Amino acid sequence: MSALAPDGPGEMGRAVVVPSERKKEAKDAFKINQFNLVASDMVSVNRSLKDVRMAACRSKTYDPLEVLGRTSVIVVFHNEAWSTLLRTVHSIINRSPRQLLEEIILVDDASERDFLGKKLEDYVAKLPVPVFVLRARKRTGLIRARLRGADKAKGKILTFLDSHCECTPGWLEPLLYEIHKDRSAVVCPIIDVINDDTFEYITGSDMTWGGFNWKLNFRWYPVPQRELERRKGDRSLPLRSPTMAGGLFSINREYFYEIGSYDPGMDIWGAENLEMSFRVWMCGGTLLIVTCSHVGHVFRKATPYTFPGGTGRIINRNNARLAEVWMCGGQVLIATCSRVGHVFRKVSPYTWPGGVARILNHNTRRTAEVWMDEYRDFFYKFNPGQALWGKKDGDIGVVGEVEVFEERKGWRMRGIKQTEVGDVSERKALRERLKCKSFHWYLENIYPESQMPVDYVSVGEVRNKQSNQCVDTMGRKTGEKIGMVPCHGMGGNQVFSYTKKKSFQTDDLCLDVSSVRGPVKLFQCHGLGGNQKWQYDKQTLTIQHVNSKQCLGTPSPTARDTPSLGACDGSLSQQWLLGNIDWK
Ligand code: LR7
Ligand code: MN
Repeated sequence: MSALAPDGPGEMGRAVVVPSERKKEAKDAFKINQFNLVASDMVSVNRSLKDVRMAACRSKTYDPLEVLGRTSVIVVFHNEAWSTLLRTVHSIINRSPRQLLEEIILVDDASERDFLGKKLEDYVAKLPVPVFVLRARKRTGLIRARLRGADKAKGKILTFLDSHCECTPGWLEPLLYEIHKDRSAVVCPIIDVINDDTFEYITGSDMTWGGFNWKLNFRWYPVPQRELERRKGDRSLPLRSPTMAGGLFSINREYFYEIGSYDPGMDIWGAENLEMSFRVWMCGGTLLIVTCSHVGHVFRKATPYTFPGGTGRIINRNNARLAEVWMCGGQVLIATCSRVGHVFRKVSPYTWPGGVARILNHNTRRTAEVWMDEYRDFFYKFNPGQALWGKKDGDIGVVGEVEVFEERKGWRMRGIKQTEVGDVSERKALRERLKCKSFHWYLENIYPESQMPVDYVSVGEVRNKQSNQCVDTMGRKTGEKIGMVPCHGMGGNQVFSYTKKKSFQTDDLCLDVSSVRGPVKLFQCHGLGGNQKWQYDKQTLTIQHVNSKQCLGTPSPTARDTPSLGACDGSLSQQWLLGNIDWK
């Protein structure tokens, strides 16, 4: 069925060249989906793709296929484009052995586009595989939409995909095989990148796995050496990943329910992937990236979100964070985020009823409250909640996002308010019932490389006793100096953890000194002490750099906002209070 026109646009995953007379049209249409719709529409819904698997994968066989069981593939969508949605459907049909495919279930999450109505139903009715379209009349968000799809599924296995994916040759067999061997395995393909502008198919790496940062954003990180050794260097064996991206995975249907399916209290988008990752590991399952399976995904890039209540670029703290969520973690990610052709976008093309910050904080808090035990403090310290905006002091009417132009009109952020979490008692009861292990166990055994320190002394601000100012990263990066400004109590750049390894850590960066005279810089934490080892003395309140024996103090008169490093003299300027310290 594929490759009817082997030289057609995008065939074999090649980049599409939009003819110059359609460039303007393409530019205008970009914002509809936050990807190049003209390019996508030029590509056949049956386009061919290269076999991107490593050699060792291509020679694996899974006979007899029947024992693996059949899968229902569930694709939820809200206002997806026709061509991306249908390419997802056709790529499933074209590249799945018929004996393994029970049905495809499309769950329409209250889309507002006519072509996704009857036209879609008529189209899928003619396909050689049963395809069902379920409709949510009111926007339920992707989490509840998936629960709806799962509820209707008949297959032994459930496979979830985003609505802008492309499955490559051999994608399904190795996923189902891992579940056949272990019914409590939750398995993800490598997610390849489908470029949002050219629709070129770019193979992802098998050397990245899923993690998360202090903001509880999902991020890709390099696979550590120990995981390669565990597999004796055989990269065609599945990886034990600490977390999953969330959109593309297979799971035994009965096990999906045994382990608590999804948290139906989560709205629209976000955090369900970490929730499921923690839950699976802590409650006895395994989470694998099956490196022999590749599926592509489309990513979004720009920044113009639309929000109920206005359009425009959002400037509050939470939205700066949101942009990172969409990017799945910056450069590291772009190279590796995807491997099942999924279109990766950096901007959301749809609305977030209730506001982005509220929805993300709500979902993330539910994950943190139920699964993270004391480590939820890292999230709360970093992100004390939604911004409160007002025009004058004492006027804090607006919670959440305020547009740039309004800020210029005199809006200022005047405080912060924690988002409500809702009722989590049922999820806590589930954790009890399943007798799940602690988050400490998870960090120690599954994710010791985490940037959440397994053992820590404090997490919070580092406040100087003399000036009442706080150490602040100023949003700077590795290799740059730290700063010091008035404490603002809003988390973010002023949150540090003093760890049992005696480092001062903020997310993945540590305070580091490489010259006796300083300055104190930020460097990637290496966990080996050395330049990153500090002694905090709870009697004298001093922070002494161990190698250089120098003490941290307020900036010298000429240094503006850079904390000093000098001989320890017991002065008030060298005394520091650490946020919520709890000497255990
Ligand atoms: O209200 C909504 N209703 C929906 O049905 C909002 C979204 N959706 C659908 C949407 O049409 C799409 O099919 O949900 C799916 C995911 O939304 P995207 O594609 O707009 O976002 P995303 O690709 O960034 O989503 C990633 O993170 C989500 C967190 O909730 C989900 O886990 C997505 O499945 C996940 N996607 C992937 O893992 C693909 C790889 C991206 C990375 C890293
Ligand atoms: Mn997606």
